[in-house]
Amino acid sequence: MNFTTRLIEAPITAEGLKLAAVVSRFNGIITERLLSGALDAFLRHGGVSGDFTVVKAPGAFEIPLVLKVLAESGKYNALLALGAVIRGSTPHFDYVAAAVSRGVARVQLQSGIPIGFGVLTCDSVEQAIDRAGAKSGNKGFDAAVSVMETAGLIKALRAE
Ligand code: INI
Repeated sequence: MNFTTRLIEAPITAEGLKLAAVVSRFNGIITERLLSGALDAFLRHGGVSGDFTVVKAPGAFEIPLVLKVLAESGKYNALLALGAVIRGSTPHFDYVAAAVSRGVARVQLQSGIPIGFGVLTCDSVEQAIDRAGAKSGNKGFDAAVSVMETAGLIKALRAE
């Protein structure tokens, strides 16, 4: 049998992309590393530094609201959430982690603007360091690459 399929996929590029990254100050030692990784990915994929906007938020809990306002501004075709939620001895972690992940997903779906999810949820500072440029790569870099691909895909699908 001979099937003919159509494939829609997008190249990973930051060319022409206007991106805003919301970075939480809480656990700043980690989130600054995630930001470096994200900027590195953006520049390595042809992005221009002037098209990469950094917005600082107090903590991960505030990230969705800040993303919502950025999405509504109409100035960006890709957004990034960068934060680090690290488990302590109280259930606070669970509430913050749940609120940021659900909130970011909601803003993405409601706005139609792709949002890279670079928010770490870890049991320890060591685990977070591993994922912010040490043993386990840099999740800020990875989230930036994912949002570049998604932004390209959305563009391709809208042009169909
Ligand atoms: N914010 C974080 O970004 N990471 C955390 O690990 C964290 N913990 O564990 O408390 C955290 N809390 C602050 C929260 O995001 C809000 O900024 C705060 O509750 C004020 O609204």
